[in-house]
Amino acid sequence: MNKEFLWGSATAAYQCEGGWKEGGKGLSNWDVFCHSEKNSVNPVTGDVACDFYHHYEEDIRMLAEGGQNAYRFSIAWTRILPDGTGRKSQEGIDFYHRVIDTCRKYHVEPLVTLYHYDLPESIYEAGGWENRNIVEQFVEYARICFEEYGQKVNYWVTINEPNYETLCCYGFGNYPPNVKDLGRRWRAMHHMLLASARAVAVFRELKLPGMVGLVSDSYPIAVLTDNEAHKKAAHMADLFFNLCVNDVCVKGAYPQDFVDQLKKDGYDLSYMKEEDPSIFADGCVDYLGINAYNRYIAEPADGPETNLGVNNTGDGKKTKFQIGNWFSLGEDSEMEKTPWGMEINPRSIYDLLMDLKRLYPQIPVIITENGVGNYDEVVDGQIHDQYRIAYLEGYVDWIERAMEDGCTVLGYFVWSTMDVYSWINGYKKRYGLVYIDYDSDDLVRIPKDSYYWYKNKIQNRRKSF
Ligand code: BGP
Repeated sequence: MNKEFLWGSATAAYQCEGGWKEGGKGLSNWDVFCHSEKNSVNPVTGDVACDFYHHYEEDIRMLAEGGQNAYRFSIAWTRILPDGTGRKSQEGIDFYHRVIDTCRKYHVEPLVTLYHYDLPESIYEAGGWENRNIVEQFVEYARICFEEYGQKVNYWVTINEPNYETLCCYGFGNYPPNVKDLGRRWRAMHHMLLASARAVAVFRELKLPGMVGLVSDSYPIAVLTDNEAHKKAAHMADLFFNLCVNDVCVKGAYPQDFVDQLKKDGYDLSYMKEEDPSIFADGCVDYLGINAYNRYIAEPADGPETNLGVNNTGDGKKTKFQIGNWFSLGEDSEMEKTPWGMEINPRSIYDLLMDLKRLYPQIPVIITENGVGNYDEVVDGQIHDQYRIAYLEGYVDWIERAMEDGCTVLGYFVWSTMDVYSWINGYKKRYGLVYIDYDSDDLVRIPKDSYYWYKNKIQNRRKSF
């Protein structure tokens, strides 16, 4: 197993692969959503995206030439099991063998995510994550992947961001099924956590080498006023954004005050079954993957209304975000923001890592995503993304400080390896270290200044990490 610090970058299947109808692949909920009139905000699709399906060798080679020794990608469930369950596709299975073998050829450690938002359409139509049947369907899929690739993959992720994904699906309502109903959200998230825990148990049963984790979008929570009401709001925000996922997958149980609050709110919790606590306890992860993008400022809620408004708009505009009786979100006007209104606050990753060390000293962390979305421009064939360099430089420095102060961090992955489809913002919000010219016939790749900066950084930091 690679004991070196993992310096990499990340992508996800729907966002980069394209080839949506190739290689025996079945339809996913995102394929269908993007082709429907519900996809009105930014009506583009991932049908072709960066065409990683045909360019994977080039992309992995460029990543390796950029000094990176690790690549995080996700498997499309619909390439392995086109109908979600039952019939396997050998063509799809072979595709990921080629991707993993290509990583090995370039001495790149693959970190493989089983589920990153794209659900087989048939499973989605049967209720998706709201239907408990999905737990064993996910296990069927996970088992195939573990058996196929388990001897050549050392780092696995069961599920990407149970929290943010369900918040978008059932809170903001901008991911399929596009509804605003937090009760349905908590139910879907419960099933995701169960599915993850069951997959972890199968991984252990197969006695595979390597480690299995879950990727959690986690947020440092701060207050601007230091009093009891604000502290309470911060704790409620922590339950809502972090602890309801992290406690379950690391410690094997929900925080009691989280469950108490759901009861107080009157949610029907009959989906929480008697056997679930032992499933959670038997499926604790080996490491926690952290996607670090933003910090939240907590304030007391001003009443029982819940209002999630809209998020992720490129004009930086934000509407009120309040979870009735729990907390609301404020803003630190002093902080610099990205065009999408996210705080640029490198120090916050240090605070987050120190919190995780305090809460979960038993397991290490991998930063599985960190990066900044922007409107990049090509000038004389180059992309001078100084803002991205400044952002990444700051975050890497503060991670290093957290490591010096005792945090066990095994790796760091920039989001993203190259520009990819952005869920709500299509192709205009770019995160890549490599620019994709979407107008060119063969989707030409151009390394940005940040790509060279990262290469240099890795070379210098390898000595100290
Ligand atoms: C994370 C997702 C990624 C990626 C990233 C940027 O939440 O795991 O898939 O998309 O966010 O998000 P966006 O493209 O919406 O800015």
